[in-house]
Order: sequence, then structure tokens, then C-alpha cells
Amino acid sequence: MKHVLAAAAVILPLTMGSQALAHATFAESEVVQGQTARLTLRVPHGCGDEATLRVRIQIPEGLIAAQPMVKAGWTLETVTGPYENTYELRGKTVTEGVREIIWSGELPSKFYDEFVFRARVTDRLPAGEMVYIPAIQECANGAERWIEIPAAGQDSHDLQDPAPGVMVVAPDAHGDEH
Ligand SMILES: [Cu+2]
Repeated sequence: MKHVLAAAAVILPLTMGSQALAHATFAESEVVQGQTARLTLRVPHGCGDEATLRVRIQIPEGLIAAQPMVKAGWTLETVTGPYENTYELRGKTVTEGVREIIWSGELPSKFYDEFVFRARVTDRLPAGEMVYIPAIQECANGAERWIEIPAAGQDSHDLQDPAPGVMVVAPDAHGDEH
């Protein structure tokens, strides 16, 4: 009996961790304020056994000048819309930009793929806090909507469909542009 409990104590966290990893998440864990971030959405499964036919990423306020990476075999669309705030980018005032990115194609559920975009991280996003970037997988007869944002103090692992997120960090001392 003791061995079973010991085994359970080991397996449980592993399955919980791998369960979280089995959702749509970003390969990157952090982005730097004032710099351009490259973000890689990892898609490890479809809607149940159904293939993913469309991947949508919704760009939250504070991430500007979002630019998707083209993907062989997939068509790419962007939806431009206004920002809630006005931003300065390379000496220009910016009031709107890409607010949604849509890749259309086919990813069988048993295969894995990545969807990449880059965006400028503005100071509107506080350092030391997560930024959540909702992502939706559309399939022939359903969807996986990774859009739930944890309340303050809530663990995203407790959510059914957690929005993928990354931590915002302050630029390092010498403020290099990467
Ligand atoms: Cu999953």
C-alpha cells in the first residue's frame, strides 16, 4: 500500500504538468517590456480526434504591431482594429493594428505544430505580471477555445480552457534592443 501511495505522489504531478502542456501554450515563458517578442503557440492536439482547421490568436491590449509568420500549406489572414490606447513606436503614433491572426489549413489531431507571430511589448503591460493571449482552435465540428484568464491569485491550471500566457519582465540594466 505504501508503495502505491509513493508511486501516486510521483505520477500525479507528472500527469498534471503534462496535462497543462497538452493544451495550447507558448514555447516562450517571458517577454521583455519595450522590446519585440517572438511568440510560438504550440498546438499538441485537435478537438478530440478532429483535425484543427483554423488557429486564431487574439492580440491583447498592450501588444502592438503584431505580425504573424507565414506558414507553408496554410493561408493567413489578419484582422486590424483600434487599440484602446495610443502608443509611440519608432517615433510614430500608433492607434490601431493587428488584433487577430488566423491561420487556415489542416493539422491532424495526432500531429503537433507551431504558430508564430511577433509583437512589440509596450509598457502598458506591467512587469512582473502575466499577459494572456487567447487562442482558438477550430475543427470541423467543434472548437478548443483557450480563452479563460485566471482571476488574481488563481492558478491557470485550475481552469478548463486556460488562455496561454507569458510573463512580462522589465528590460535588463543596459536596455538592449534584441
Ligand atoms: Cu489539451
